[in-house]
Amino acid sequence: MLKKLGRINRRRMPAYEQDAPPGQFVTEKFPILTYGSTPRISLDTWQFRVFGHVEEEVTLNWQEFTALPKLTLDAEFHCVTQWSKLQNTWEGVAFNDVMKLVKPSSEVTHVMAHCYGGYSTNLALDVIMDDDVLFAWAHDGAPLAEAHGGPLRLVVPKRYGWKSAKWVNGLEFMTEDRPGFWEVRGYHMEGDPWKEQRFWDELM
Ligand SMILES: Nc1nc2c(c(=O)[nH]1)N[C@H]1C(S)=C(S)[C@@H](COP(=O)(O)O)O[C@H]1N2
Ligand SMILES: [Mo]
Repeated sequence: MLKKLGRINRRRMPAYEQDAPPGQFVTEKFPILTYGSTPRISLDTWQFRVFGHVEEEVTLNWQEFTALPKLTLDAEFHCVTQWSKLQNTWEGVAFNDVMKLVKPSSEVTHVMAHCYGGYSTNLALDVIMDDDVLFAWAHDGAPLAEAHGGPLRLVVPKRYGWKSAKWVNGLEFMTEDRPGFWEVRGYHMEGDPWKEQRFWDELM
């Protein structure tokens, strides 16, 4: 009960570890976690492709994407390397509004997010279709820094940070689960921080 109250009043309280998932430390900073280098992307050539098991695939340019309905959302961010930043305000487009652009087959169970630079990550459809999932171009009132995924990143607050793909440029609708970049290398297929689903070899 006490813990619940703390969570509701978070904005008026200092952040404590007790508000974060198990095994996480709270930070006020926003560390940068990137495998490899930051891709250089020009908005003039930027493209976002929605494809896979959909009736008709769609490709949007930057103007078309940013003309979609806008969403502002407060959400936590938990990296599997054990830092959590509890307060983030994201601005962008809800996943569910992007999903309206296509007709996925009824057999679709998972989505792969694809990125400039070759990174990818898989998500179950019921996780990514939640109201707190968005494609963000701004963080805490400022345009999203290149290092944090600008011009556009995926934000999936209920999963570890590696599922929040930076420099996202595509969504692939799939009829079965398939591991993405880190999942191939041992990260958990689901990655729920509240269940500490960090690495699959912990289960073995
Ligand atoms: N394209 C891409 N997206 C990525 C990563 C990456 O290396 N490449 N790292 C992931 C990891 S492990 C985390 S914790 C978050 C970190 O986001 P940040 O650098 O904005 O803190 O981005 C995720 N998205
Ligand atoms: Mo991470």
